[in-house]
Amino acid sequence: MTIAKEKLIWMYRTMERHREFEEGVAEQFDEGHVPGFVHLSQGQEAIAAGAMAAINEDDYIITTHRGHGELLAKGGKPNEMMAELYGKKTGVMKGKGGSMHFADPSIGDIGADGILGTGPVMSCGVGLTSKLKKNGRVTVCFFGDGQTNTGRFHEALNLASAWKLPVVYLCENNTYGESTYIYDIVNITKLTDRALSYNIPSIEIDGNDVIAVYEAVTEAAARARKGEGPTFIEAKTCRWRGHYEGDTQTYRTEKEIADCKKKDPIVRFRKDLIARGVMTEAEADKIHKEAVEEIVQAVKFAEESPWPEPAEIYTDIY
Ligand SMILES: Cc1ncc(C[n+]2csc(CCOP(=O)(O)OP(=O)(O)O)c2C)c(N)n1
Repeated sequence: MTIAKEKLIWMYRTMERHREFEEGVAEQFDEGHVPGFVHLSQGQEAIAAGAMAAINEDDYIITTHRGHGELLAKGGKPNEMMAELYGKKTGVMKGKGGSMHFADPSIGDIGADGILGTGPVMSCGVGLTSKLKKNGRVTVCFFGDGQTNTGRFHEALNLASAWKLPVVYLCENNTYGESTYIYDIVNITKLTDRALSYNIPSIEIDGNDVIAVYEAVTEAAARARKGEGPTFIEAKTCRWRGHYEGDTQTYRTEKEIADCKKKDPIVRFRKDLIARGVMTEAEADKIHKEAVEEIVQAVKFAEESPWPEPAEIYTDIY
């Protein structure tokens, strides 16, 4: 598959912005500015960037409690996202959703949910809407390996397959659900087997390879648009930090985390693009610097933003 230079650079920039956003959130969390639970996704950046490069602006995504990078890649505004994490009025959900409920329907991010299994169920509703309206829009539904153990995940995949809904199921298999190693609690080695049992074409890819993600999602989205139904992609990756900020990670060794970091998807793609002459070292450095500056601005915006008015507590809710 030939990929235009602009798209390759976009993917690289998107991964850098994703990484720097998460690094910025970690810092703000440590300083006490971000209330509640925060789940970060350093190490998993290739999945959001590769997927978003493969779909159209008017396609939909559904994310998870670890979904900052997906929203950012879909076109989310870092200022509004950081303000949301602070609980400020200028946040993307007016400060009422927080990290685990990031959503921006105006750009096709239907949302995240703290309750596992919700995203796949929502994908059936969004997918059915696209199908009935014949709008040609695809939904990419992101979820972790742990989520594939919920009953609702199986109900959703069954229905999406039976009704040939235009959904791409993108499993970010970082091998842990909180502290539980996935292969300790399932008697299969390939999560793709789960989707195959619903007659959904499935593929396992290296989730640290942004090009592999891009290619798999491109093919899956094309199938969905042709009315051939869902595809399941298992993208194998690593989560570098704890399940949540503050997790002491007694369930895995320092060596395991160090080995994960050796597979850094950004370093790998940077080397690849430079070797192929797509960008120079200086251009890559500039992209990195811009990503760092973006987060500095986002923090400033969040700090300077007002809190929501107490009188607004019951607005924007059902
Ligand atoms: C129905 C339900 N059960 C349990 C939880 C608690 N919980 C929150 S995140 C999580 C692990 C999720 O793992 P995975 O789906 O692999 O995503 P990851 O956190 O690795 O991105 C669990 C068990 C929950 N939120 N909802």
